[in-house]
Amino acid sequence: MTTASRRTRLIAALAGLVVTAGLVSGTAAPAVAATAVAFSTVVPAPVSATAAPGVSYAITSATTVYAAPGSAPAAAIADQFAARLRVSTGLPLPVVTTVAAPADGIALLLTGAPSGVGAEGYQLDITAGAITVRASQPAGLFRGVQTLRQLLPVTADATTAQAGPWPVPGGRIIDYPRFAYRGAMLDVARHFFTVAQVERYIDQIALYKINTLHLHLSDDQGWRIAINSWPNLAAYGGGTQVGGGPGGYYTQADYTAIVNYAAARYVTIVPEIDMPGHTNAALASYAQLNCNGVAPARYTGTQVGFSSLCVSMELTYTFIDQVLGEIAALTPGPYMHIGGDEASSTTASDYATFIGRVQPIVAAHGKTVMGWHDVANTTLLPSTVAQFWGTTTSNAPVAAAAANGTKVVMSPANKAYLDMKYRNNTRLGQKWAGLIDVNTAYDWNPGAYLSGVGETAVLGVEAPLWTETIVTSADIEYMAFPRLPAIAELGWSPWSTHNATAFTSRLGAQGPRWHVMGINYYHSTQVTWPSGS
Ligand code: TNX
Repeated sequence: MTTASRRTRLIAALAGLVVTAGLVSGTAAPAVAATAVAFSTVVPAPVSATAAPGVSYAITSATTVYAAPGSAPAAAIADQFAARLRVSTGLPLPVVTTVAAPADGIALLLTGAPSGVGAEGYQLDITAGAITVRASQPAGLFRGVQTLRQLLPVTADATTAQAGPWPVPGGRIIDYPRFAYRGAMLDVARHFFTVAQVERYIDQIALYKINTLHLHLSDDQGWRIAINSWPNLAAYGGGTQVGGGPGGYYTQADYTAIVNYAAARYVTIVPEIDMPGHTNAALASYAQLNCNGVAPARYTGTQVGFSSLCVSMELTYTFIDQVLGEIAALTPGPYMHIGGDEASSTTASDYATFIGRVQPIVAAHGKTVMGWHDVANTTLLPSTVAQFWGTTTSNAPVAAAAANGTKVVMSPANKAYLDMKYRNNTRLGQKWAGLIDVNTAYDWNPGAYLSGVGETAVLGVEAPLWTETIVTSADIEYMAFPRLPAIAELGWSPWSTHNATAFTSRLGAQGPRWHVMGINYYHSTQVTWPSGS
């Protein structure tokens, strides 16, 4: 038995429940169909879901939202949830934090959750009289509320007032993640996206229990964050993008606003400064960073592998220390991503020297290193995390690193890359790693995909969106939906729930929600989209 399934049984036993993965995969007995259908629409699939036939809670003008007393984070989650629902329901939904839970209401409690649910898990109970989310940590309350949102009528996700009623199907869900790291990446370097655009994407990924947003803040085509000690990076290096548009950059206040917005949705920002390759924007901004002392022109094409920081020069490491120091000071999350991919203009020995120099700099600023899996060709600090982006199921350096204790984030490009086209005629995207429709994105097991990198070596999954061809929020959404929820489910749900038919059915149920939310998604022919999608 896997650790996860052992934990599932334990928790179910504690709660006096039968684990009902069968309900999730759509095999409910006809008598419970009405409620089971609603539970079987949740993405990612919960660990266990038990419908209570014929029972439902009605959100009405009498409903209050109650948050655990003394917890500012719980109150903030209650406020956020109530504020969202007031828009679509027009109901008052007052938030209260008095010591006793009100008789008729939605309660967010930091007590009473089964101990095995961990920091992000929760128990959700829906009876005729109340909805109760129980968690050990605020993050678990937030995740539980995302599940609850999916159990409300689709119109609850509308941005204008809708007619009720607002029934929620009765039953119990006990849920917690398979992997600790469930990420999305947005490349804001090839094309720049504003704070508002990033926040919109954060809202969308949080719905699917993604807990990390990796921001690719620098590349050949643009430097996107203001660095006080090296101001030309943003002022000059940020001034263009693929195709030669105006580019842009985040002030440090902008970056902090993104970090805080994400934190309120229990999403951690992982900043990436890609090096030693993918550095033309920095090299163009400061002549003295170049080995020959000559700044190249800014770059607006889409080739990779032509730029390199000057590995032999001491100034390079002063530069990195100052840049990473400023970003680390603005970043509460544990990770600092140093890129390290496609450094084909750096010799193997220079590359190893470079990664060997940069890891302790990151550590000195109190952060844990992440790097694209190319870094596994070098000597890694025990804590360094390698992000696999290959297209094969075996990679000797990554397997060797894993055997040595390195944790791996799985982003196989032929499965998890959101910039790959769905089909040959997809207007956006690339196809160097293949075409990826929903079934391909869903059909792999992160804990048993890469040989020598088993479940315990896998920290989690990430779905990267590179933006050479992506310009607008509508473009982001078209590539992310419906594939991002597939990767989110692989990261969250126990493998025992994995079932392509059930998944595409649950995914289809998201279509009407995306429609009312104004999310521009791809109507994959592999999904049956219900009316209203
Ligand atoms: C490879 S994947 C890259 C990026 C490109 C991407 C396009 C990786 C670590 N590097 O520089 O944007 O392909 O799909």
